[in-house]
Amino acid sequence: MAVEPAIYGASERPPRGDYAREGLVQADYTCPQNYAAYTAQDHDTYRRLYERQAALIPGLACDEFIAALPALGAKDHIPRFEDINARLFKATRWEIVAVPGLIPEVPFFTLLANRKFPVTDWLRTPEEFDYIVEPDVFHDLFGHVPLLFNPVYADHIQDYGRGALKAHGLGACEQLSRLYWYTIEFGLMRQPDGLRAYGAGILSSSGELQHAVRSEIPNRIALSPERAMRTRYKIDSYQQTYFVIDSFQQLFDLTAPDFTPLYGRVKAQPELAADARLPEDVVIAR
Ligand code: HBI
Ligand code: FE
Repeated sequence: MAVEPAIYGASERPPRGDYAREGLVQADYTCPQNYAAYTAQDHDTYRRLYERQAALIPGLACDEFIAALPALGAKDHIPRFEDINARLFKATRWEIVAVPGLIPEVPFFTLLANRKFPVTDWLRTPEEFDYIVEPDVFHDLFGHVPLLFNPVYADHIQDYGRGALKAHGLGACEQLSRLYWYTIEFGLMRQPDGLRAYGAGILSSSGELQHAVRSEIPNRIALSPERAMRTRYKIDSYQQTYFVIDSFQQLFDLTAPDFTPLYGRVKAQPELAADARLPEDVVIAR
């Protein structure tokens, strides 16, 4: 059955990706990794992206990410997903599944709830080396997959998927997407030796990794799920606000309770701009 590409956010153009690939895209949007489609240039682009990012992470990425990155495997070519799965499933019973690109929220959350992480299987062009607005295979593999080897984080992502499916039934997807955005994509962690990134959108970006951890421009506030759910975000520029946790256990504990009563409170309050500052914000110093 042909599946319709997801429109990522109401205002976006249809996403990239071959959603009708010889009927190989399943109803859950998963497909085989189109490994034969990668060109020598793709593998070289991946090698250059990995090399640049791996050199940047010391002192900027959280300890758990740095410890897990080697498990991602190949550095000089695009890895085969089944090779990563052989290690990942043993570590935390997660597996990565190929998708042709962005997929609708319910299939996305359903995969997470089943400990399957959807990894886009196309790679950006060399012209997009420094910036790409949609997740490509480098963003998903380098940004998201290493932390799935961390047991506490891995359980959180599955719980998030389950909670998100529930939220979808309550019409609270926007609030949950904001929480996802400000944690899984753009979250910071306060370590004893300073601030570090754990969000995939930061970890896979050469420019934002330094900006998020070191710049004096953005807000940095302690994570409150309610505050994050009220706060709008921008998808095509550096974040103006970063939310900070002290550990993945804290993230798990903060997001474990049933969100239903929270949605009522969040919806009863005005939304906040991405750069809003509230008197009750717990500001975290660099
Ligand atoms: N689809 N492939 C893919 N990757 C994502 O990160 C993704 C998605 N669909 C929806 C989505 N993310 C967002 O709605 C998240 O906020 C849930
Ligand atoms: Fe992502």
